[in-house]
Amino acid sequence: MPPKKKEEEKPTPLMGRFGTSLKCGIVGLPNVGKSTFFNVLTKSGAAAENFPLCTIDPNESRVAVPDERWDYLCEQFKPLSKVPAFLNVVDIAGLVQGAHEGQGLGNAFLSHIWACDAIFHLLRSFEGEDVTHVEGDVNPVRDLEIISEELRKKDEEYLKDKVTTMEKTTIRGGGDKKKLQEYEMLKKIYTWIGEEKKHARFGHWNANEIELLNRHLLLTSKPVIYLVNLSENDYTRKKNKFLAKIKEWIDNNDKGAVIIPFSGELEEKLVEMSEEEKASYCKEHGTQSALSKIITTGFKALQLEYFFTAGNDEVKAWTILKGTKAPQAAGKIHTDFEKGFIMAEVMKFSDFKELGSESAVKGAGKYRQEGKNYVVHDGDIIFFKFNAGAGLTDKKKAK
Ligand SMILES: Nc1nc2c(ncn2[C@@H]2O[C@H](COP(=O)(O)OP(=O)(O)O)[C@@H](O)[C@H]2O)c(=O)[nH]1
Ligand SMILES: [Mg+2]
Repeated sequence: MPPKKKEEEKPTPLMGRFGTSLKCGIVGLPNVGKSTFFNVLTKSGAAAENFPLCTIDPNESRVAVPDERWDYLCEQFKPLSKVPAFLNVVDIAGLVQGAHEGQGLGNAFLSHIWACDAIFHLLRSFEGEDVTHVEGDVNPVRDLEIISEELRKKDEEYLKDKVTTMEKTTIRGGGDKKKLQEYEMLKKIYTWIGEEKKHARFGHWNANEIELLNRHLLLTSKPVIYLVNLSENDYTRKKNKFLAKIKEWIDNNDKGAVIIPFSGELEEKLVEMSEEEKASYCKEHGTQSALSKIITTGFKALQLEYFFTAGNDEVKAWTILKGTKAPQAAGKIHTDFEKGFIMAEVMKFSDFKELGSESAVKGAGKYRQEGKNYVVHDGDIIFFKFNAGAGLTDKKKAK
């Protein structure tokens, strides 16, 4: 029986890992254009400006999250240091059918997906005689089904193992009430995934179940963004014979998920061009890059957002988990800011832009002082006041 929706008193916790260095993994069959896309992302991040591009691992990179608000603040303050928000992206080697049973490099790939928090599911919708397809021909709907099932089967197998182990230790060992409750929840999740054949993220789980799911980080609990890789020509004319079928599959299987068409072929060209060349190429061909949209959508899927600190020395975007309160947001800057939190002085970006300066915002009565229960909003410009203890000034510029 599918899990039923239950009335909750406290807000339902978010599904997924906590933290702000969350990652999006690029997942798909071999030869669909994953590495090409990853390389383009990496290069575009480096080319955009002198952003510190930190490569943790050759398959992992941090790309700046494009944001006009951040650009505007940098223009206004002309600070010495400019730090945008970053999206961590991982290029995961191709999954093949049977990966959950160890086909290809099966389990290793799946464990890489485990370490990610959201999935860019890359689909090949470009032909190309010279690029072989692991399943013989180009058919993105079949590919969707393969990957989606591999992920589900892996979860099924994992849960089956956990349920069996718990059965031995808990039931036969006459386990305590708490363990029994956990066992029941695990069985319910197993039924949903293994018998109903559904992905974890589509279940209606209560707070306890979500907490349990968050301990196991199932592959099918991760949000998916579908990236459809088209030829440059198809992308530009917005036509491809598979698009409607892909949309239909996603509507039936992952309703509401974001689908972004792009062209690896076009992005590869654009990334090598200067800003001027890029602009004139796009104008001439009536096209544009999809990278910004992909990066910002990925960032949102991780349930992340950011606030700004802005001054002449630095304009910086600080990444926080959605729903973070002011003291914890301050703690991102420095632990002392959280411990000695007094208040957050907050300007809305829109007010700052409309009125032109901090003093104008103050003059208009729109500079707000917020306390410890204030939930930070995406794009807030914040100046924290904190008490660093005796002998120290109680007002220090957020830096
Ligand atoms: N025609 C065309 N070829 C592409 C595109 N993206 C990637 N390829 C080619 O497809 C092959 C496999 O690409 P790669 O990025 O290594 O795929 P991966 O196995 O998914 O990482 C390479 O030869 C690429 O040049 C694309 O958008 N259009
Ligand atoms: Mg690759």
